Amino acid sequence: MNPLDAICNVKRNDGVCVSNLKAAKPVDQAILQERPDVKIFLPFRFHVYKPKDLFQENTYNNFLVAPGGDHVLSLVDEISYSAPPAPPLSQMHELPPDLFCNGDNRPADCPVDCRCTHMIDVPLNSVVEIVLVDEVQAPNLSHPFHLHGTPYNVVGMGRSPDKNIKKINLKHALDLDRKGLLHRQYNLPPFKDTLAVPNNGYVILRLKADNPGYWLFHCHFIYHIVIGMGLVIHIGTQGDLPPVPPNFPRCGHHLPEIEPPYYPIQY
Ligand SMILES: [Cu+2]
Repeated sequence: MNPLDAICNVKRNDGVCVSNLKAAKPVDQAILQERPDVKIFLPFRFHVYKPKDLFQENTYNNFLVAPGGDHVLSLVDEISYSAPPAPPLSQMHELPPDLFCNGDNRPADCPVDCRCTHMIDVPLNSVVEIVLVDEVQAPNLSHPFHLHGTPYNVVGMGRSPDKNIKKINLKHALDLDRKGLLHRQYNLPPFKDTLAVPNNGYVILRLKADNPGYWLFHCHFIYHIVIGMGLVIHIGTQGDLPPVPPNFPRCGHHLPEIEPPYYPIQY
């Protein structure tokens, strides 16, 4: 299932691409309209640190030591996800707005290892298309992206059809899309909630954003979550959520002398 090389457009006996499976139940026709309401391209990659940039006095930044010794951080759309100090679902009003960012709203002068609570807002009941592009391209590695809260339909996956392109990236994926070369298939695309993005390839997902809330969308390798390979898909608004129950357990800063609002802990 889902061969790493992502050769999905030719018949083969040694593997089946998820995009070639068929859903066992009907797919909402709205999901299959040619133009989704929201289209989100999410390239992801590793940033390789120079040790002198990583190990600075009075900092405590997350990183992973990859096989081979590189010290890396993960970026999705050039942002490394850092978890908020309290859950947005129940304590959004206590979180400073500048904690959050996304590709359209990056903090001013954010460095190459830009960190924030990466969050993308989508309207309730909109049809959302997400295109994940593997810019990591480490040998024999693919990233299983998992979405909480709602399944998605896999409408496309593969590698660039352009043989001159050795490595896919966001710019090339956008170019392919403009030229109609990112293939989508609308005949019963399968429902999934986790999908490995092909090495040096892309996947195209569709979903109906009908479950309001803050939903984590992340690579399921635990070490990759910790270094920021994820983001929050925020569906709807606070008004679409039921009120927080009285005396609901609270989380956040555990030092009793510090009152809300809670700010990110500075080390
Ligand atoms: Cu990963």
